[in-house]
Amino acid sequence: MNNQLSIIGVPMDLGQMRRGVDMGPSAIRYAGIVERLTNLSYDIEDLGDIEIGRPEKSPEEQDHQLKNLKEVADASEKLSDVVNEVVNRKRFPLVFGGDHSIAIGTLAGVARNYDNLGVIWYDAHGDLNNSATSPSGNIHGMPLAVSLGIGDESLTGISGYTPKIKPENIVIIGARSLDEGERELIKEKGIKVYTMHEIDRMGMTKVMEEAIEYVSKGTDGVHLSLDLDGLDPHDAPGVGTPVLGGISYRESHLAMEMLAESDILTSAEFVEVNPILDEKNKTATVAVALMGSLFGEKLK
Ligand code: HAR
Ligand code: MN
Ligand code: MN
Ligand code: MN
Repeated sequence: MNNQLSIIGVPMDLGQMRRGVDMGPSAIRYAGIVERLTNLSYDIEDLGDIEIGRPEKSPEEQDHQLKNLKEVADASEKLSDVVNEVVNRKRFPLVFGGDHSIAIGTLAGVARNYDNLGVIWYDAHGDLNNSATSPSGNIHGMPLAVSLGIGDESLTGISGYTPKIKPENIVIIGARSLDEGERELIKEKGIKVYTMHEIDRMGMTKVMEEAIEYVSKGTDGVHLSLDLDGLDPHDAPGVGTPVLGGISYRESHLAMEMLAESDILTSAEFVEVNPILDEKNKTATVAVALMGSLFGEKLK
């Protein structure tokens, strides 16, 4: 693993409608991430937070199928450039959200440096909607589709290229809430998905063995996009769209350790931590513990 880490906070809450997720980066820092990783003898640089614009349009004036489109697109451009610069300096970008719409910018910044970027999407949701299929109009339900080149041009065209990633380089883990249009897209593109059914049936060890092999074949880098709602709400209550029957803390811990052992990751992001909906910063604390495992606590 790259020993040089750069932390980037993205206090974004405009990709969905619940307040509080903009405080995610603060909550993760407060839960001790820098100390935790410094103890593992990483060289940490905290680049602070990306500035997020406030919506110019009132809720009534909004495009209801693409809420806060301009502000999300502007933030994505900024984030993409910061992430790209970190990769160019040969450092590992570690991004904290913020809602999952930030993955549009993270992937735009990372993927311009790779021909075949692998992506592990750890999430209760597929985030494969577009304005026509979305039940909510919330952009945090769209970032994986956008990165595949599907969606509004002001999002797919971030950083001047599209698509960012290819369907065969993606693996989704933990899905249990997929909309009709998302299911169709998964079938059409042949995207690899391990739903909760497969995790129950095969066990997390087998799922991660397969997922790691799948996503490292033919790729030149691997990004982890971890939505805390992939975990069960009992273990990670501080999220805006909890879905029962999720991945346990222990299973997630194991998944992170296996990723650490595999040494395939080149960037990562942890998203959807909402301190207002949380219980005593539990979800940020879980995120920090998972990062401890991801960055090799067991291996030291
Ligand atoms: N699929 C639903 C939608 O598009 C819910 C998305 C919920 N979001 C996230 N992303 N937290 O994983 O609105
Ligand atoms: Mn998500
Ligand atoms: Mn590329
Ligand atoms: Mn989710």
